[in-house]
Amino acid sequence: MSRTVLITGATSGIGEAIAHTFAQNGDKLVLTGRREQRLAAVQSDLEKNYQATVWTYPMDVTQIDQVTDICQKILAEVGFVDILVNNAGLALGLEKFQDYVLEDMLTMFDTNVKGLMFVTRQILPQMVERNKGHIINIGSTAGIYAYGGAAVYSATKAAVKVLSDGIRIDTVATDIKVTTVQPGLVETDFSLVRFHGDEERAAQFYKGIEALQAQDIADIVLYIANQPRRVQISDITIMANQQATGFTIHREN
Ligand code: NDP
Ligand code: 8X3
Repeated sequence: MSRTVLITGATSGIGEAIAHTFAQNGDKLVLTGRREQRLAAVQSDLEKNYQATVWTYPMDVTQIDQVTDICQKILAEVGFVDILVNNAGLALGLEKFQDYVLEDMLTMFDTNVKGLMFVTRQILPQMVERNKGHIINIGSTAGIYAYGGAAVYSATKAAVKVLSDGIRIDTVATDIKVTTVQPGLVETDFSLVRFHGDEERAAQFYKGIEALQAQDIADIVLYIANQPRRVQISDITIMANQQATGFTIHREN
């Protein structure tokens, strides 16, 4: 049966791949992100390729008033959300903590943690009311294994995992499922954003390793969402084959 899937950060990378994968599966999509033109482009692709029903709402997850307004608008216009994929997120910088740009630290927390909290706080009550729903939070291997230059990013992703666990406890008496997806190295715009548009430095990050692709993660997210009522995948960690921990990576030259 067709479900309504709300994805944050659906304008590129993993979020965009998840949108395609669920649309192909016959689900309805509610896409959000800050870049309006990208949202429109993804919507048009999904409508053209899969005849999907797609709604788009430009939304910056760091802006609490905007998130409140847009989420209430979504619930009023779309009706309800069956699956919420909290995917919007980013890393900024890769410096030692003592040298870090304070603003980058704050943006990571505002986006990855507070943004996820704002959106979930708006969408979860209607799931509880309907006794139905699935929250899928995109964490990271960085949330399990901190690595040099990424203390704050790692902390945000550890927070995603613990928030998921807490929400799962608070909804245990309902049919709602909560899952944390923890990918390792995925080749997307993630590093380009992290290095503030430095393409050479971003490419270096994936050099010598066959990194995961956004589609790999999207396929797993669909698998998680397609389990029978009795099955709740609480956490799943996906590494590249040449990755042993978050940052123990074998690079071939
Ligand atoms: P991308 O940079 O390709 O995508 C990030 C997405 O997040 C974009 O759609 C962007 O949309 C959105 N986003 C960023 N800031 C905001 C904001 N303030 N409000 C709304 N949306 C925002 O990277 P990925 O696809 O790789 O990243 C997706 C998620 O996966 C992130 O949470 C990331 O931490 C996580 N992850 C990534 C891994 C990787 O190696 N790539 C590994 C593990 C986890 P827009 O700019 O239009 O707002
Ligand atoms: C992104 C994966 O290893 O670049 O969450 O931090 S990593």
